[in-house]
Amino acid sequence: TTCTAVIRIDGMTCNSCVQSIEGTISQRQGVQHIAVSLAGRTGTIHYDPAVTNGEELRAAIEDMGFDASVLT
Ligand code: 9UX
Repeated sequence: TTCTAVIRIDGMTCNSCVQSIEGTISQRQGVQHIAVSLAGRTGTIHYDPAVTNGEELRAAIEDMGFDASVLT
């Protein structure tokens, strides 16, 4: 099973942070794919719900220094 979380991410102003978030979050257990949009201020993450969840992924992004909230 794959679930999708869309997370609002504030605090990104250049592509360096996009790459940083994608690189760090993609290595987490259960994460199958992540795409971060700078213009859209969102991260779309496909994950295995047996392993992780939207809140945990949101917290991981927040721990990187961004303001993050789960949209869907
Ligand atoms: Mo770009 Mo990230 O200036 O802190 S490196 S947004």
